[in-house]
Amino acid sequence: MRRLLVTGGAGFIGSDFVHYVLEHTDDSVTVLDKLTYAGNTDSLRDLPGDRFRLIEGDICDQQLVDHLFDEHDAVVHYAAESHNDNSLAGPAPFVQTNIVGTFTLLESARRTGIRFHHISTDEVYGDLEFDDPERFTETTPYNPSSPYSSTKAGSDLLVRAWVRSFGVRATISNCSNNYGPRQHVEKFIPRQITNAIDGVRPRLYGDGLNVRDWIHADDHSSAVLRILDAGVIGDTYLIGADGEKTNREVVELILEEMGQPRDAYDLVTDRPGHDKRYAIDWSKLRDELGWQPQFRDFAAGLADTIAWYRANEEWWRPQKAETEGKYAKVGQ
Ligand code: NAD
Ligand code: TDX
Repeated sequence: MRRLLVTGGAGFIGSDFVHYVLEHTDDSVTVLDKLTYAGNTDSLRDLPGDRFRLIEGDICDQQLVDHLFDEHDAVVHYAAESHNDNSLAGPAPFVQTNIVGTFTLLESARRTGIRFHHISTDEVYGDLEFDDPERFTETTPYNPSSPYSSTKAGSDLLVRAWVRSFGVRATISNCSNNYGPRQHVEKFIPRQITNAIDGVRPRLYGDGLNVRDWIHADDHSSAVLRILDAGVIGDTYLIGADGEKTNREVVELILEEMGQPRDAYDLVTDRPGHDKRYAIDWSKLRDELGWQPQFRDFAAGLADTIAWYRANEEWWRPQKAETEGKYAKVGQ
């Protein structure tokens, strides 16, 4: 039984990991989360009190981080500013949390020698052409496009340097786009589901033909647990599930599942610098650590996600109007 410290555990993927670990292991979990607009304590409801606790705090607070590292056996680092559109409107918190925050954690990892796993994104590799036969691998050169992805890339490079220079016992994973319950309504899939619930037509940026490589959040969580248990210190692992879809295809599936015409969406102002396509080659994780995704039917996973948003309006409703207000200001 390990004592895990999970940063950003009140967010979408971090909370999925907390639920996953408490269900599938004997480990105990402490969440360190600043509870920004993206953190939601309702995502951590009904967890066993003897194995779970939430500490409200900032990963940039060295004293707090030092204290918590001393009390735990391993750290899984999810905390980040995570939304590309926000990073275009105001990049400062992205630099602070994603870079300075990761630096703060690494300094504690260096002092304590604790096992550290850093959660990152495939966006650090930039984007692929639509007809490129290659997918991202662990050796693809870094080429990030947005303030968000460049700060994630910066944090990955800090982790690599702290491993090499100071012997920090860290691994890194770069995952593709996640979907599932408890994702903030600013993100593509929950935004369109909740728009459709509200009778508002979904909004696609540009021509809607950008491609994302979708993975269910539970598959991301199982992969992270596998890397924490068996990953090689200093190594990077790509996590994906062969889920490439254009944004139009995703919206058409949502509309169909919700009983609306498949073409009942609008094309709106494109995202500046919008990455064309992401695609992950996850064969290293399969071949070296024996991991496989469980959710192979995207339409079925999406239908479950839609059902969750229908059944949990009290979870997302408080965030909806403010989120749409921000989009309205930029014509999206
Ligand atoms: P999210 O925005 O839903 O959650 C982020 C969490 O971090 C929130 O609970 C927030 O309160 C917390 N946080 C923010 N700043 C903090 C700080 N300074 N100190 C402590 N806590 C802070 O994000 P998410 O989508 O769950 O993403 C989690 C991680 O996974 C991020 O590192 C992101 O880069 C990575 N990732 C996300 C995806 C995706 O598809 N969403 C894909 C690959 C990787
Ligand atoms: O209303 C929308 N309409 C639209 O067409 C929104 C919100 C998005 N989009 C498009 C932009 C992207 O092509 O949908 C796609 C997905 O958009 P996001 O949900 O904002 O995700 P993305 O920018 O791809 O980044 C996500 O995956 C990688 C996460 O937010 C990141 O945290 C993760 O690193």
